[in-house]
Formats: sequence, C-alpha cells, structure tokens
Amino acid sequence: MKGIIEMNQNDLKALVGQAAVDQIESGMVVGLGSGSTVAYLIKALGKRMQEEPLQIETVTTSRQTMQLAQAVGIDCRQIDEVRQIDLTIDGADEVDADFQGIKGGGGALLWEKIVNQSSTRNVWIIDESKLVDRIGRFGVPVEVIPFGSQKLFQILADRGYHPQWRMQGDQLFKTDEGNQIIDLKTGVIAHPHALARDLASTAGIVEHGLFLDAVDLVIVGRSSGVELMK
Ligand code: ABF
Repeated sequence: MKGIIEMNQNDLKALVGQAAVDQIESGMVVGLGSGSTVAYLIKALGKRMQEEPLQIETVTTSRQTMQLAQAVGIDCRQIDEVRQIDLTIDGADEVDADFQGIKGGGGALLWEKIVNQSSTRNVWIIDESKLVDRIGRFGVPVEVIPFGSQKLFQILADRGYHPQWRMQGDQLFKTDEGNQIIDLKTGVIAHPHALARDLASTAGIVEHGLFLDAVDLVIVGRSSGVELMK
C-alpha cells in the first residue's frame, strides 16, 4: 500500500527515528549511534525529554553524535563512566535477510562496534533502501592505523578486495581515533564470516564494518509505515 503521499528517504529516516524513541525507558543507559537516521532519533529523544522526566544516561559513538545530542539538551557520558549499556540504537548501511549488517559509511565503525559489543540489546534503524538480499555492494569499510597502511593497502589489493582510500577533500579521512579508513569494494560477499575472520587477523586493521550476529531488532521505515523485524 502506498502512503497517501510519496515519502522520500529523509521522511522514512524521520519515521524510524521517531519510532525508535519508544524503545527507550527511564532508568536506561542508552547508546546513541551515528549517521543521519540516528540524527532524527536524537532530535525526537530531545523533544521527548523536554516533555517528560526521562531519567537516562547516554553514551555516543562519535564526536559528531555527541554534538548533536548536546545541542538538544541530552547530556552524554563517556562509555567507561557508565555501567553496562542497556540499549544501543544505531544506523546501518546495509542489512540482509539474516540481519547481518555493514556499517561504517560515516567512518565511526570502531566506536560503534565497541558500543555495540558493550550493549545488552542492539537496535538498528534504517530506511527500506538499506535492506539487501546479501551484503557487500556497499563495500566494507576497514579502520587501519597509519603505520604501514600503504603496505596494508597493497596486501588487501593482492587479496582481491579492491581497496580504496577514504578521502576527506584532498586529504585522507581521519577517524575520531586518528586512524584511516580503507573501503573494500568487495561486491556481494559470499561468506561474510570468513571475510570478517580474514580482516580481523590482519595486522594494522583495527576494525572492519561487518557487523555480524550483532543486532536484536531492526526497525525499518517504509512508505507503508514502520516495520519491526526480528
Ligand atoms: C551509522 O549509520 C554508520 O555505521 C552508517 O554508515 C550510518 C548509516 O547512515 P545513515 O543513517 O546516514 O543512512 O551507524
């Protein structure tokens, strides 16, 4: 069923951002992810916190997210200042039918994965364009330390991963940790777990954007409405 009016991608992001706020309960420690969809969540959460006494503590997955949260009056803590994170809500770049995901399009994958693994429950909020049969067309972002990264780039090329440097203007992109990002243009990935193992065992790679078996609920924004998957 088509919506009464055509909803564009930003409308769908706003829809899921608003829906995700309902997952948050007073007393929770909440992880706030990165990206434009989460920006809508943060705006909706800020509004809710102005309307009701929602006692939560929040941690963020990027400096940019922290700034967005503070701008709407959400006071963020450092991850090691809070107890276990109860719920993290984050975005994603691709999610397949097995709820395997690719993240890191915004360059925050390392902090995102640390927050993800430190959370009791993880929820991803996406617009329907992120749903794919099999992950990989987006590519796999990989965070690497600067030392020896040119050599590492060549190793990844020799393995057939089609690496590309992530740029910011005419400079190499720098993560919040001061590392670099190499995007692997893998195409559809036949065996995501095997690729994850290969990348994780390669020196110089700090983290990769394959988020496998890492989510409990996916909230999808569709023109027909909001769908909760899994
Ligand atoms: C973040 O959400 C990143 O991992 C990912 O790149 C981004 C998705 O971007 P958006 O919500 O802006 O489409 O968690």
